[in-house]
Amino acid sequence: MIEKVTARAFANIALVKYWGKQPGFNNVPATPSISLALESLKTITEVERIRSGKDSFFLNGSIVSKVIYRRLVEYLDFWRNNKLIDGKFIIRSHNNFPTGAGLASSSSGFAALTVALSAFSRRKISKHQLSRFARRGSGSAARSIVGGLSALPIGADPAARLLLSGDEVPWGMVVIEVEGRTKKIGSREGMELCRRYSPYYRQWITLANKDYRKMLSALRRLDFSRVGEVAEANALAMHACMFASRPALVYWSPATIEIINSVWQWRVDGLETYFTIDAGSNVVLLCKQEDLKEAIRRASRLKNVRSAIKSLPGGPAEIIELS
Ligand code: 2P0
Repeated sequence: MIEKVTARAFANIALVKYWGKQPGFNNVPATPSISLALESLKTITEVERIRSGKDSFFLNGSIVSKVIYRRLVEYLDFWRNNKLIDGKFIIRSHNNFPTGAGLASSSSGFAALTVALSAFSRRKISKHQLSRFARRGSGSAARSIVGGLSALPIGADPAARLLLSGDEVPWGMVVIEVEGRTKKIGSREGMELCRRYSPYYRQWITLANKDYRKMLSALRRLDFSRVGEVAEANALAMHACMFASRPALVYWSPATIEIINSVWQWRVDGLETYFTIDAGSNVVLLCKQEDLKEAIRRASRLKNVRSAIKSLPGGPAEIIELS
């Protein structure tokens, strides 16, 4: 009988954003999304089955907060209630990047946990089904199960599908962590604020569907310029929806705007790179792989930049050890 499983998953950054949920249960996104998994943003999760006691969770060596604990137990209960697993578990998760800094830690976190839990199941669970399960934990985690460039459509109970595997993608990203973060409202709360209070929410949903189709078409042609243009416009539209919410939801800091302006100037100067921004003040650049070094060099020289991490595309979530 398996006692301990270790799994690895890569966080992903969306080129077409998931922002908003369909009303009801099961954490179903209201917008279709497309993302790239990043090998530099990695979660390793060890799951150990215990004979007695209660579930416990450690993130980077520390006990998790009550809010995260409840969310994780709820997720384990979903597996137990569906007779997929039984017993209690000790879960130790490590991220090699800042947690909760708008760097998609829940995507790799829930994906690694999902893949690890599947090893304890007596049922054979397909990757498609695993992606569905991971989505219940966190929408973006559905995409980290698949890795590479993946798409999460809308629907009643959607799963992510692979568009291009990591080694087929000729691009990479630069994750720019900025100084002076503004107060963080979690994605879950932020989406709900927009759904209820943003006058642009409906327009955002319509636009996201159009951007999804445009992005799929641009990716089929590996048209970097078009991919970048759509990604940048999509991120700005998501933030416009947030800004217009009453009360307003503003994740940006002055450094965020400085980077946006710099990227636009770099393009004029001949360095073709595009930005995207999640629910935080950090900025992520999409670059051709041959331009990554130059983009890092320029980003690192900007004021108020804490770090600039180069990342090539990452693969799917996987079990790396069983005992
Ligand atoms: C994304 N984000 O597509 C978007 C862009 C944030 C901005 O997916 O409530 O943490 O756990 O399903 O997955 C963040 O949302 O939300 C997210 P839940 P999640 O990457």
